[in-house]
Amino acid sequence: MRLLYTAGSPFARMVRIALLETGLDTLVTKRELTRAQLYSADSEVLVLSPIGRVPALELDDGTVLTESLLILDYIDVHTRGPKLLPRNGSDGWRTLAEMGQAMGLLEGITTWLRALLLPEPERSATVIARESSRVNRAADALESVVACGAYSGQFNTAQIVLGIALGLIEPRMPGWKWRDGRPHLSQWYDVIADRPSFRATEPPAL
Ligand SMILES: N[C@@H](CCC(=O)N[C@@H](CS)C(=O)NCC(=O)O)C(=O)O
Repeated sequence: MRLLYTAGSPFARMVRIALLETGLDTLVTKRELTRAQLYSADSEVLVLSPIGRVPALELDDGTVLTESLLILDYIDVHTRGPKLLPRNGSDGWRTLAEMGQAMGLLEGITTWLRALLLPEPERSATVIARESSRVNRAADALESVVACGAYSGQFNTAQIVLGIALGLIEPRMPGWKWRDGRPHLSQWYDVIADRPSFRATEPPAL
């Protein structure tokens, strides 16, 4: 198998962490692209998929899997260890519910970040205000539920996504003081960020 990714992509990081945590990482050849390579007109990703995004996982039979959540499904089907993403309701659907909330935070952060990175004349104040309000609202809700024991227990994909979302903030948007007033979320993040799979995949600063 071959994984195309960039070091800074949070969506690809989800897959890289799941591969490390399940031990399937040893079966995968990694192809790291720079941001410039990813966005170039002759990007290697375009050979695999017209969408041109990472992560893209090419299986040994030539099948190409894209979309981080679908690749996580593939990983979970093939792992021999505990499932990272229970899909049978055995956990009361807790992982899927928590993962949806964490994905909402991650998508809010990436949309906000992309809006901030545009040159001044192209920047939309409306998008920036909407996404900033969305992620702050989500982070407040996460502070409350984490204080009550959410995102704990057997390691799973909901924890991976929340850790990745929070891990994007300090290197990419240091101006957002997300830890202020959120001690439980902040402490929760410090624990997960210390896992070897998180340490091995830290996003570079811009
Ligand atoms: N929904 C996709 C999002 C993937 C995505 O947005 N990847 C970005 C990097 S973080 C990308 O490849 N962007 C290149 C482009 O948009 O041309 C997933 O979950 O895999």
